[in-house]
Amino acid sequence: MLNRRKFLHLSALTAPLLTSKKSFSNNLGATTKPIVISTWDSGMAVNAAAWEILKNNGRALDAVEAGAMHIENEISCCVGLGGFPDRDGIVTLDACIMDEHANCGAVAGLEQIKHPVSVARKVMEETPHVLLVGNGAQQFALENGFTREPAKLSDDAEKAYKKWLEKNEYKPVINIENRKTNGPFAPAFFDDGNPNHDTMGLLALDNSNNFSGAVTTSGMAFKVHGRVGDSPIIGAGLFVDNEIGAATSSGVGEEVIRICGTHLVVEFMRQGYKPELACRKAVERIVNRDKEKARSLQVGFLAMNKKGEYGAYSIQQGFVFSVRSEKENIIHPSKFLI
Ligand code: SD4
Repeated sequence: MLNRRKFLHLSALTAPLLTSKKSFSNNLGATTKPIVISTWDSGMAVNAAAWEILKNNGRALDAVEAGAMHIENEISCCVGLGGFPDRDGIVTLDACIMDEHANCGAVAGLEQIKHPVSVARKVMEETPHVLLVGNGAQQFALENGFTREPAKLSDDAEKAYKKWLEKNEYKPVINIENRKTNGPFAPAFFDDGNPNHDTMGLLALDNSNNFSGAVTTSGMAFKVHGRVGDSPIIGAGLFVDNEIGAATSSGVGEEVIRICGTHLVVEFMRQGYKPELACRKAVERIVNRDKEKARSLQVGFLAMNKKGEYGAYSIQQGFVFSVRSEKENIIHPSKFLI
């Protein structure tokens, strides 16, 4: 609860921003439970899968796993075994999951396993550890009943990889969308064939007032083999604090890791900031360090607080997120800084 002094302090902080050109005064969502929110427009289908569980009084943890599994099943997408390969042509998957008790599990650089999010859940539930990587993660998955399945690049991913091989230039650019030519909710590619986004993060608040979150991704397209982004790192790609709220991220993972992005967003919410403003403040942390560099970066944060209020903020235009509750089934554009 905010006391008056703290409230005045926050008002003073936010007042100049509220009068600036980009207003962020609206507090999206509000006191509707259950609710699930997820990154990107592909989050609509993900939310629908999660909603099946939430609407029947299910647990947020089961809902976020079901949502992530849904997109991992989609061969046409940029997540899971149909996702973008690394620069050696190998698909390596990262995922994590976190529940209302701060239990968490994650896998990174996992090959040939269809549902990394479920392996992450097994790590959480069956081991005293948080993160398993590479061959060890795969071995653990196989020992726990998962089967090996070869990656099958989606047509889009294959096309983009071939195009990338022509130049073989190591210049990862993600998540900056060409809205002018691709319309309001752009597909996962630039006009020149460059992929941009490829990560699904989702947050759910269930009828028992408990949060969980999950992230699943094939990571940055054409990355160096072995590179791990923010997505499976608790506090970077995902953070849940059942007292306060939850946050997830999408974009250039290195920038998110550098500021412990989602942990920071949740901490801003703990200080009393609404989700959208908490996300904005984390984005500012990245941009203020190097404004010039930020011009060619995209990072977006998405967050929800205990009231079911949600919000997002990104560096550049183009980040969108999907919401499903009794009241809404919608895609929202995120506000952006630059
Ligand atoms: C990564 N954050 O591997 C991920 C990439 C991403 O939409 O979000 N793409 O750095």
